[in-house]
Amino acid sequence: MTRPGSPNTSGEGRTQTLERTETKKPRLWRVLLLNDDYTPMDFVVMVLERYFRKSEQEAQLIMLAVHRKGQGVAGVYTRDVAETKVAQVTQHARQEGHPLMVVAEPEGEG
Ligand code: TYC
Repeated sequence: MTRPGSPNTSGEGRTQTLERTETKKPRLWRVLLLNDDYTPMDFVVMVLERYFRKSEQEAQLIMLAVHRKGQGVAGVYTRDVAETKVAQVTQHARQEGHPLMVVAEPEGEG
């Protein structure tokens, strides 16, 4: 037994934890932009620059790919970050009156 206030050097009463050298990598989620007929191209480019840290040129290419193909990947993140981006972009789009759809899906699907 260890007296109160004195250091426990015996190991007695300690919770044992197993060491693990391998840390699991979190599953990653794709944030997708979906095309629609009404959201202005400039707004989508601004979203890609501001929320997904794309250069203007990269943002233009992604926006045009979404416009032509129907959807495209804006970025890949952990689940929390992906869901936050979806919420932020959706809120911003609605505030401006645009119907832009943004969704997150786990990698390894589709
Ligand atoms: N199709 C829209 C237009 O012609 C542009 C657009 C691109 C909208 C990408 C949404 O995710 C989107 N104004």
